[in-house]
Amino acid sequence: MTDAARPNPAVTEERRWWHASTVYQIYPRSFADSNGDGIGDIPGLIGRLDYLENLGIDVIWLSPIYTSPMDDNGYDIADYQDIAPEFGTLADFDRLVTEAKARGIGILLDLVVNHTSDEHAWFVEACKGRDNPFRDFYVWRDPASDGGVPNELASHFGGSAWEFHAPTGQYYLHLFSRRQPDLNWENPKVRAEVYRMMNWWLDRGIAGFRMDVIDLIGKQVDAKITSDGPHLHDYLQDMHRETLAHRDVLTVGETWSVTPSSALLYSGRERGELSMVFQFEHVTQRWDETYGKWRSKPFDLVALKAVFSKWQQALSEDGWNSLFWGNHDLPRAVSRYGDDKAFPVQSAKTLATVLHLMKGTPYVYQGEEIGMTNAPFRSIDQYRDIETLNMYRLQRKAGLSPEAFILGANENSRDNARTPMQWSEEPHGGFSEGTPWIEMNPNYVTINAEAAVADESSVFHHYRRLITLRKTHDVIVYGHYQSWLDQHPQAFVYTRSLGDERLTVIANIASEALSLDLPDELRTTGEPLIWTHAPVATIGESLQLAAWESLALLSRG
Ligand code: TEU
Ligand code: CA
Repeated sequence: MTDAARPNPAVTEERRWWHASTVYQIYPRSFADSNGDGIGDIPGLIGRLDYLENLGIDVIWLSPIYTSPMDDNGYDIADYQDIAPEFGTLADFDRLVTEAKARGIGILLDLVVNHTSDEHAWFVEACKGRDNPFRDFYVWRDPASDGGVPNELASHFGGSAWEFHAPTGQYYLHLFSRRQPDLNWENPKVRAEVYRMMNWWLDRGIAGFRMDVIDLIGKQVDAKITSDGPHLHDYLQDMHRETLAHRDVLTVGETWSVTPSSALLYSGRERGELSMVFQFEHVTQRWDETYGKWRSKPFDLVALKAVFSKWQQALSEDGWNSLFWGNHDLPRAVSRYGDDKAFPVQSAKTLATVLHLMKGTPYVYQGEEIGMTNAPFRSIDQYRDIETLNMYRLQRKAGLSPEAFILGANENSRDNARTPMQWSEEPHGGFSEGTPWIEMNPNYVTINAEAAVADESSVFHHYRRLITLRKTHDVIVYGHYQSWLDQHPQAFVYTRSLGDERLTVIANIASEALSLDLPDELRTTGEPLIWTHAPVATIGESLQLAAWESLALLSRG
């Protein structure tokens, strides 16, 4: 993966290979099971690399595959330098790197270093006594004067972030589950161990890292600061110097707290930190101010477009955007933003179009490319996720009925998007010959990869075209973004300009037809690049769009 030498005088930015790349996220537990134990694994994934090569993606972001008690499906790591037996062996992993490379695909590992598992050797040692050399690898505090928690910091998975450790008489911090103790980044020994481990993986030939909740590592708990702490960027620059510098890799930070200005600190070209970060404003915009994600606010296209425009503008001269609708923590894109009942195919395609033609690196969450939908669960027994199960307990205690909880959980829990990849109409969707660890979405009979690949008009082929267009059109990679009709409640319209090229993107984000009046500046003729219904080569003073119709057209001069 070297920077393609394509001279185009209009491109003034220094090219990096990941500018024109598309990343595909794999949640290994749910991707492909090779041995019938119901859990996806690395050999299963290797068996599907040809499918990914056909889709055209350049990079796989692999959610954690390390040794783990799986309290949080691998985001609780017991050994950073070994593979969980249910996923395979180090030899399988090396084979994955080699086989992927042979298809032009790089592997991004998930770097989870805000916390470890409570089964990590460091934590086991730390629990042995206050003077253990590993004690300071974690964040310990004495009880408050009444014996209670040191302060009111809360865990993202519900309840206090402090857990009392009776044998040593102190509390330890866990911003996630109590089985995920937070590492103490103020300790230089912790930083050195993390860098050593990162170099060990980088030397094995991986293409980079996705960094889990990386905005939390600069926390200062006594000041009750968790995200965006005062030393965060020092640590990231330190990390860069010790591991990433002089390596041509992609790094993406998961940063729920990022703002347009801090994004420039993380991803600015001269900063020596990360390639890019994930921002979540389009996600949290739908969350209730008081109840958070468990209560959704209605879809508001005008507000959504404003978020995208803001980010496109903020990182237009420096830094780099990542583009995504979903991931393993979020609802399925087509269920959240599209219409998965009346227009599942059209709305999945149109959401892909408006996202992939922006400036930034697009991320596709496994199954999104075939239009997979949120699984409809009926009862709490079908859920597996610690976050959902904790929340269920808390909300039941607060008086919410099971039915009401399931209603909200179906919309927003993480499990509804973690059901296994739907490969075919075979039993268990071709995912496994055994019983999957979590139920399949029953719609695999119609929504599956085999059917999608065979049908030229499928969501899959739409994604494949978008991924290819990014590789062949600099205007998609580097063009200047401008939004139009910002106040229109149904139309999503923007242009991208580079030199004498202009890409016009027009989408109807609704399940009703639209008769759209266009400003003079948008009237043009050109080459239709991608469309959902029919190619359009001329844009006049108005355009008739079917429900969820979208198109993009390239004009010159
Ligand atoms: O997610 C961080 C995080 O903040 C989420 O838990 C978020 O609060 C929630 O999912 C919103 O729905 C990362 C990982 O992506 C997630 O899977 C892990 O559980 C978490 O960190 C802990 O490692
Ligand atoms: Ca398996």
